[in-house]
Amino acid sequence: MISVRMRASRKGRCRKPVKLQSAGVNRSVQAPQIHISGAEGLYDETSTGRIVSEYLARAMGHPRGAPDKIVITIEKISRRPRKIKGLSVRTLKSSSPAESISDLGRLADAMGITRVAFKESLRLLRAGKTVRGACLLCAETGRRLDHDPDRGIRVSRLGISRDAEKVLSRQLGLCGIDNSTVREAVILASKVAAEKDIIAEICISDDPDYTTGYFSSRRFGYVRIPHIKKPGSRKGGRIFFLGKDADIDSAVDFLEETPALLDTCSACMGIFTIDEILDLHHR
Ligand code: WAQ
Ligand code: MG
Repeated sequence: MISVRMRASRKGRCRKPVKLQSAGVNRSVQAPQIHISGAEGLYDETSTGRIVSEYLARAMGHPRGAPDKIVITIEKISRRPRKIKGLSVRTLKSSSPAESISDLGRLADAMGITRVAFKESLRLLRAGKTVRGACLLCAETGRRLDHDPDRGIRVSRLGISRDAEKVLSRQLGLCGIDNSTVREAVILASKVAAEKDIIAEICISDDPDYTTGYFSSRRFGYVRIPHIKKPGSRKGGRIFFLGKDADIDSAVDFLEETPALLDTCSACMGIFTIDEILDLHHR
C-alpha cells in the first residue's frame, strides 16, 4: 500500500520589519506559512495517479483560498496496516455552547477523566496559541505528556478501505452528514480510539465557522457536539487523554507511525440527549 499526504499553504503577511541595529537596514521577519488544507489516506499502489490528482484538485480549490505551496508525499508502506473498526456516530442534542460544554464535562467524567484534567483540556483548547497536532494529557492529573508544545502529536498513516468508505458514506448520509469533514474526523477518531492507552478524545475545529466538535471514546463512540464553540473563533485543537500507567512512547508510535486501515464501520444513529448517551453503556 501507499500513504499519500497533502498539505497546502500560503505565505502569510510579513510581520513588522525589524530594524537591525548593526547593519542599519530594515529586514522583514520570515513570513509564517498559513495552513489552507491537508488530507491523507492509505491506498493501493495502482491508484496512485488518481489519488494524487484528486488531492491536487482539493488543494487548489479550497474555500480558504489559493495556496502558493502544495506538498504531496507518497510513501510506500511496507508494514501491513492494522485493521481498525469505525466508531459508532451520534449527535448530541444541544442548543448552546454552555449546554455543550456542560454535557462534554459529563461525558469526560463518565470516562474517569478528573475535573482538573477536564479543566486543563478546556484551557488548552481555548488558549490563543494553536497546536498543529493534538495535546496528550494525563486523565488524572491533567499534566501535558507530549514534548513539543507547538506541534503536539500528529495522527498519521491512516485510511479507510473502499468498501468501508461506501458503508460510512451511506450511514452518515442517513443522518444528512455525509461530507469529507465528518468522514475524515470519524476515521481519525477511530484510529485514536484503537489505541488502548487512550481513554478519550476531544476535538474542536480551528475553522471559525465550524462549531460542531466531538468527544470520542470506545465506550460512547463518536459523539458529535454542536455549538462546542461560538462562531467566529479560530481557536480549536485536539486533546487525547491517557490513562495513568500509559506507555506514552508506544501510544505515540501507534498514532504517528503505525499504518491503520478502517475496514469495518459502525452505525450512524442520529440525535440523542446527554442522558440517553450516558445510559448507553448501562444496557
Ligand atoms: N493529528 C492530531 N491533531 C490534529 C490533526 C492530526 N492529524 N489534524 C488536526 N489536528 C488538530 C489541530 O490542533 C487542529 O487545530 C485541530 O485538530 C482541529 O483540526 O462530526 O475539522 O482539521 O461534524 O480543524 C470535526 C467534525 C471536524 C465534527 C474537526 O478539525 C463533526 C476538524 P481541524
Ligand atoms: Mg481546520
